[in-house]
Amino acid sequence: MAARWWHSAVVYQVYPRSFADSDGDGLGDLRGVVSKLDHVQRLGVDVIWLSPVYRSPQADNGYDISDYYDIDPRFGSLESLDELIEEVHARGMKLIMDLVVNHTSDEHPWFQASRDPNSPFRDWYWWRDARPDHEAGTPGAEPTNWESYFSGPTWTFDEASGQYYLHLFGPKQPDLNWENPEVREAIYEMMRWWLDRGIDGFRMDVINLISKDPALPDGEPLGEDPGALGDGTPFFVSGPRIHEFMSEMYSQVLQTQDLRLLTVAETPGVSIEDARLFTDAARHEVNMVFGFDHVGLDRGADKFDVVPRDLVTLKECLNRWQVGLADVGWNSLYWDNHDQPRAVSRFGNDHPDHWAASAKALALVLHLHRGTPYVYQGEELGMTNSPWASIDDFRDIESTNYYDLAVEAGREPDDILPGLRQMSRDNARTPVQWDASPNAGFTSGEPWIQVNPNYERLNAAAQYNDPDSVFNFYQRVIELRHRDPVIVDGSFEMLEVEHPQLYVYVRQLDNRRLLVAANLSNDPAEWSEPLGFVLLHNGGPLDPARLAPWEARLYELVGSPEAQK
Ligand code: TEU
Repeated sequence: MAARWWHSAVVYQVYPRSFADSDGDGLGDLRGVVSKLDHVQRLGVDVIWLSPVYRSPQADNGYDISDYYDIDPRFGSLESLDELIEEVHARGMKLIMDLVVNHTSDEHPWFQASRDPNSPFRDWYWWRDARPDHEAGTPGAEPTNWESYFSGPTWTFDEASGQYYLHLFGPKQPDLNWENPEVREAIYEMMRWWLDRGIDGFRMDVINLISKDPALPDGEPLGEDPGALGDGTPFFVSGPRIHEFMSEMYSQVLQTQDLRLLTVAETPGVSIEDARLFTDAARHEVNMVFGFDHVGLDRGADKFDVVPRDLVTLKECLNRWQVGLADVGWNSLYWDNHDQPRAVSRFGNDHPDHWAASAKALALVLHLHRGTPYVYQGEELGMTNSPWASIDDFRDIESTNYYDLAVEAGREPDDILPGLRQMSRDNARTPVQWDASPNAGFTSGEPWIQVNPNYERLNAAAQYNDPDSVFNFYQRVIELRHRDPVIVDGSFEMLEVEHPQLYVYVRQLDNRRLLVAANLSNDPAEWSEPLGFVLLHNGGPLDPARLAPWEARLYELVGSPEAQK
């Protein structure tokens, strides 16, 4: 596979609303991002992925866009975005923007116009009559039984026109009709406008949902009771024309600037087979995708029904993705983002005794895989999930909708809250903890969401000059990737697959082999030292026969593989 610059790159995600507030309104903004670029550059990353800052009513924190060509005044202006692009480029980094084009806001002029059945914009969205032999506007009359990602049905009835419109997410996020070539051309034109403005690519929000089965069939019911909602994913996840649309987007927008760009598709529910189709360089669709298998292993009946996940299952899952994209395509590598709980709380142990070691172990384990790693804001500090006293503390539509419908269905709050506390996206959206000053240095005003009370202990200022800090460990891991071709181009082989505590794998390129060994458990693990020397270690005595809880080591192996046996 021809080497591309993003094979050795590391991407840092900024969720601007929670990153840094420059004007004291309690909300992060673009000037705040500029003020913290030295922090990002010091980490050593190559690309910043900026979550949406376009004009939006903020029903889903900006993933509901009402004007693709303007910046929401809450975050700044086009001028402040131009300043950010300039400052990022001046530091030798690139900036990719979030592209949210499966849906718009219901306040977008396109949707407002489409409300008129006679408007040429009617066909820019999915408007349909009530299901036959049902009275329009009554429960169960929705055109399909699909369940929304944000709970409830995916259709909302519009009294004025007597039809329903489709929204896979919230009612304020109507799905665009990508079957309509006018929609596609309008999106491509907008993408070209942003590339001409100097951005370096896109993170494409739920882009594998843009192609729906036009027959709009019902999904398998998700419950026993009559009228239960159904699983529509077989009819909109990587739908019938998805690869046609992605190829068209490449040829219409990306092709002429391909070499400088990074494109990553967010693809909920994507299979490895489909990921190969999306990321096969010969097919010219996108550079990489975000898979969801590993962040679905602790999901029971739904996201907030948390089930135990063991390390063997996690290893098998990540190994499948390494093997599946070894010869064709490219992996992204991530533990968390703005939609997932904090990595150290979910995959590590955020108890003060193990917090730092486990955060560093997770960094080493993830970043030495084959693929492009993503660091989510605050992950480089080991930021943890936050304590949530009641539903009133939550801000995220996904969490509050789930809670409201669960209470409506008769469940007790005390039965619902534990799952929300563990899995809510708000865990990732508490403000970045810059220092021990009020509000962790995030804002001089009233923050839009609670600041994690552990900020006085856990913050960037406390870590910069601590050689053993999580921040400095991330720096060393990222620097390794920039320096060592084995990490970028080497093969991957998982070892100790059935071991309940150890995550061990080898990367090999030509005659060089690196071995990662991590004890991802709260108990010591027996270990037999390989022939080699330790390149990086997350702390503690190097016992050749034992790995301490959450201890991680990177070895350069010596001698032939046979000699290691
Ligand atoms: O997320 C899509 C998506 O799959 C998430 O809803 C994810 O499934 C869920 O949050 C995990 O439980 C993208 C954006 O990243 C998310 O922030 C938006 O809410 C969503 O699309 C709609 O744009």
